[in-house]
Amino acid sequence: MMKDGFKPYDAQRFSKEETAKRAKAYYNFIDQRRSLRFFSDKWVEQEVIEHIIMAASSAPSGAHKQPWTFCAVSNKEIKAQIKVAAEEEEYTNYNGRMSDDWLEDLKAFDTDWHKEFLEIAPWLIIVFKKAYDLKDGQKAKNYYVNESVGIACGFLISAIHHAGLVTLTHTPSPMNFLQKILNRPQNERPFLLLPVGYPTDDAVVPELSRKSADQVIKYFT
Ligand code: IYR
Repeated sequence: MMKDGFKPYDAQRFSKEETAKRAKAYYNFIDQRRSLRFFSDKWVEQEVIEHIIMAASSAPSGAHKQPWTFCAVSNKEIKAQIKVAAEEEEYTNYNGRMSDDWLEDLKAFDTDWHKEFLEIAPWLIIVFKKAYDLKDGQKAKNYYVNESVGIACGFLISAIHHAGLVTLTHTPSPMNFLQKILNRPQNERPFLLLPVGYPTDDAVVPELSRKSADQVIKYFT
């Protein structure tokens, strides 16, 4: 007897060999992802953005509350407003708010307070976390909000890469200006800002290597 409210799980079934192949192929694929700072203005259809966001929204969340809103902005005036406000904050960050150690750690990335990509990329996705839900003006609790929204952002970045597009996880700080510009309700707080589009033909990325398996995995077998 199945409990009310449950249904059988329609599992994908692969052979051992196929499982090994798929795990390796996905690693090789996702390991090609890079954070990009050089965006082309080439258009990306809204349908593509919608599928990417719905992939993100399929992420697990505390008590299945899906405590997120994804604002997808292609409007030029709004992108310009976001760029101006982000650069204002970043100017202060790079000129006193960030520690010397932090600035030193960022040297390899050749970043500064200029954020032209916020206007050039065809889309900005701004992820808001819902600290709580508002139902008929009443507060309803959400759980593990940061964890849930963080996982959804991981799904989002993976979906962007899968579509052959690029992004940058941009966190201007503080970023309350996003709540104002996008007119979000009081229960929504900005979490992450991601420009999405195609890279320019001459885009470059820093030469980085990633940690090896034995640096990041401790087996207890
Ligand atoms: N938010 C700033 C600074 C910055 C911080 C980290 I941590 C980075 O990995 C990269 C940049 C900026 O976007 O320039």
